[in-house]
Amino acid sequence: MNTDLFNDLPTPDVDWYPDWLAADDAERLLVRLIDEVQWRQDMMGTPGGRVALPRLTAWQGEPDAVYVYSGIRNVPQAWTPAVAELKAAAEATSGARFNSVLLNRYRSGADSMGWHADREPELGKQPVIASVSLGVARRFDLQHNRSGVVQSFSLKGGSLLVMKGDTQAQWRHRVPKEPRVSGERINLTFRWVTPSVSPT
Ligand SMILES: O=C(O)CCC(=O)C(=O)O
Repeated sequence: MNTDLFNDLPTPDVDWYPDWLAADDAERLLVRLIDEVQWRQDMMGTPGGRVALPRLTAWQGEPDAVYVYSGIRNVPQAWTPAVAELKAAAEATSGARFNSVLLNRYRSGADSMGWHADREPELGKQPVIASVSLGVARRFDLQHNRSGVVQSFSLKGGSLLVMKGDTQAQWRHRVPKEPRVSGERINLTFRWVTPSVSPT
């Protein structure tokens, strides 16, 4: 955990690049990803029965990078061209290597992702996760588990947020619904999944 020198508030261990991609490139990549990625509608269990996740998803990566989250077993599809370009760029900026990516497509502000941390064993103790955003800006909240402190980012199209260190262990995150937002957004979280601890 990093600590702010002036008011002692906890701050997450992240690197933030708001203008990581040029605006034109970010717009072109959004269109390419909508077209080239095999988007799917996953379901989740709730006390009231199975309901559709409030977003579309896809999982790409190396064949052995199997990853389970929210009870969903994700066997990756092969890298598609635009995703492979973004992976190489995210690796160059972060200095980390990635063998998989979770893609989330928020069709409007009615789509969202609830509070969670990416803490699955196959990600390791201090995972580096590179989060690339395309399309409309959406709010991204990080909440410190112990203090409840919330730090919010506006993840605009073309931005990169690299989460590392104890961010997953000590913080949780979400993308809340924003009913006034009508545009589309795609987020890609590049990760390293250790193949040997991936469930088979
Ligand atoms: O859409 C986002 O910015 C967040 C995605 C996310 O929380 C995740 O992939 O774990």
